[in-house]
Amino acid sequence: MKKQFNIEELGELAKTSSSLPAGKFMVVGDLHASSTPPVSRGDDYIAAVFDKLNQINKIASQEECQAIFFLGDLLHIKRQAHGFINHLNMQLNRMYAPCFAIIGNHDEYNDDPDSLAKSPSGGLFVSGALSWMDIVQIGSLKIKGYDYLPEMALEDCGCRAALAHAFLSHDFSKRGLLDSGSIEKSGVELLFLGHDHKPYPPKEFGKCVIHRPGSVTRGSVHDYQMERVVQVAVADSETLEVKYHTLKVKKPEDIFRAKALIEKEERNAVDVFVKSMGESLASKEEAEPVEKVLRKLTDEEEVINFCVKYCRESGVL
Ligand SMILES: [Mn+2]
Repeated sequence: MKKQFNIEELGELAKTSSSLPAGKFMVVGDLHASSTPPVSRGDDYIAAVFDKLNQINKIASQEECQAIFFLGDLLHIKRQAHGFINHLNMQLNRMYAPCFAIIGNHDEYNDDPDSLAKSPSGGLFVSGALSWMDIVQIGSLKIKGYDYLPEMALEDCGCRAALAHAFLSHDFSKRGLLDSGSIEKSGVELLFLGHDHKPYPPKEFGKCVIHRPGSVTRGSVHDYQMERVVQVAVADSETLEVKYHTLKVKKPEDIFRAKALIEKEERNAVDVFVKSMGESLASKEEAEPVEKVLRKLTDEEEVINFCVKYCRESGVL
């Protein structure tokens, strides 16, 4: 007789810890892979994603990296073509070194890491293409993985290095903002942050050096995206030295659609969104503040401000 399928026996998607020999490791910023391109992109975005992964793999091989770490926001949106995810799994599975990842706000539903098993990003972990990391030790260096959390604080985790999906500083909101006081208390000396798509030079914070390599894909037409470097970091587990490798990218005019067209489509999307929000707010006795709803959907302050202003002007607020 066939054994009955029992969902309880499957267990939950769990974080893993590993130990690897001393050497170099690579850190890759927000990937935002997607079978549906970001609205700004007019090129073959799928090809661009796989080209980036190929370049990443080549550098990992040249540098003989022991591991490749992804800083979250693995996928751009949660609706993905199965075929695309299958290919992504295959590509990640044949990378030069084992791949580990933390998860970002784009990978989970409602800022809930427990929702990962239901999202396409979860599939990358289920397949074994990526390991959802807790602590990975490379040589003598322990690296702690922090996922995206609304109230971001590092703990004293006994690790000299950490990865997190969090902003270092923004004046508009405390949400997703890394608590700078906790960096010092954590004892972490080398911290890599995702979430910010813009790359920044390394920043010293007491004994800690913070690296923000920036996203490896350009998904918006913000000014900083036009000329910025697209890069990955390679660090040494024993010396903690970090070097950057620049990826080859196309010119902005070859990947982005005309800005006017994008703005028009965004305006249409906002119309639909505001209408649906107005309807959903009207049907609840106690609705969530609009700004809170918006912050669940996007981190883009400009978009939030625009939507709030639009809601006011449209009489929704
Ligand atoms: Mn991101």
